[in-house]
Amino acid sequence: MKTLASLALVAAVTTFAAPAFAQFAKPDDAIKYRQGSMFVMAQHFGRVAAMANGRVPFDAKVAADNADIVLAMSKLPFAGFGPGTEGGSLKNTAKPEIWTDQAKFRDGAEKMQAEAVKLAAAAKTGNIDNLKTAVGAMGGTCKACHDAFRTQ
Ligand code: ASC
Repeated sequence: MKTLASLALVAAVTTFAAPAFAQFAKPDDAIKYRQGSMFVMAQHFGRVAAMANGRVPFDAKVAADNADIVLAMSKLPFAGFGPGTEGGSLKNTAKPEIWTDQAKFRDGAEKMQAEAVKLAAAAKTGNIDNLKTAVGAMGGTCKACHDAFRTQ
């Protein structure tokens, strides 16, 4: 139920708020926002990846629906890493380089967002091979940013 409520909240945020205008009263709000949006993205990417990897049976409709959520979520986390969002008291794994090298961080974010567009398009083809390629590329952009900008 808690998970459902969180999902509904993120869905409402996606529908009613333009992420580029997201404002946070304090760094901890930004931490919750970026962690929450990345958590939801990972849940749905995981469902698509499980099909691409053959861990669960391929269902084209489920893949397309989940990839669309990944695409929507991909637009959210980066507002939570803007100027003034460093620090905070909540446990997090963001490296200081996010704020000292915003150009590189932004570049990584845009690469991921571009792959999310391709993932949603690939899922809509209903072709498992297209999905495998797109999942691999998408996962690569997640990993590249985590390797560079996450402490663990
Ligand atoms: C996921 C997830 C990530 C990426 C990454 C890909 O499902 O949560 O951070 O894929 O593990 O290498």
